[in-house]
Amino acid sequence: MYSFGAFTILSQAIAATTSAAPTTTTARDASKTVTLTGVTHSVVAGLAGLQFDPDNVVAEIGDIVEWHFLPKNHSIAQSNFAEPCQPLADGTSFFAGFNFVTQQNQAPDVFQIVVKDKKPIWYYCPQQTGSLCQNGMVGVINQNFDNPAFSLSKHRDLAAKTTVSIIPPVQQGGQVIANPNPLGGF
Ligand SMILES: [Cu+2]
Repeated sequence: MYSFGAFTILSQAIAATTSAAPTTTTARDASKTVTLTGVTHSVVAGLAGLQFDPDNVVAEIGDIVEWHFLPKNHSIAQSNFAEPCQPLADGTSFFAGFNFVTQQNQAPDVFQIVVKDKKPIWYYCPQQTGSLCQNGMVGVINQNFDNPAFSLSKHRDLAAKTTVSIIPPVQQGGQVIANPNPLGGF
């Protein structure tokens, strides 16, 4: 919807002038416009224990990361490297909500985000029962492999030192959609 609205504004701006005014580009927000690559990375929450598999994804800009959920009630929330198990302080982090309860097999819905830049994206399972984040249910997209000080294992060490996972106040970012492959085995 966002890009459609931006396109409409841009079209009107062009129609309203006979010159190719470069200022019309200000109607677009480049940070919100990403060309999809068609590549989807699937991550399973809860496979072989309380973890993400794979917990370390390398993705290109325009790739989709899609989480599938096994029992019982996992979710996804974005954090940063240094402050695991809590949402970003600026309120911009994505949170999938607790929409994936299942007693067996995969939950009927999945959660997707589009990778919009190459910065590391850290995330955790905010399920407080079982202290999942503290016990290592964290993951990363595009870890900086050149700097071991910011590795997933270091992040996991930090997570283990926290006392409680923060459940973000609002579900936002990404999208919850019907599982495109509900019978797929993992
Ligand atoms: Cu979990």
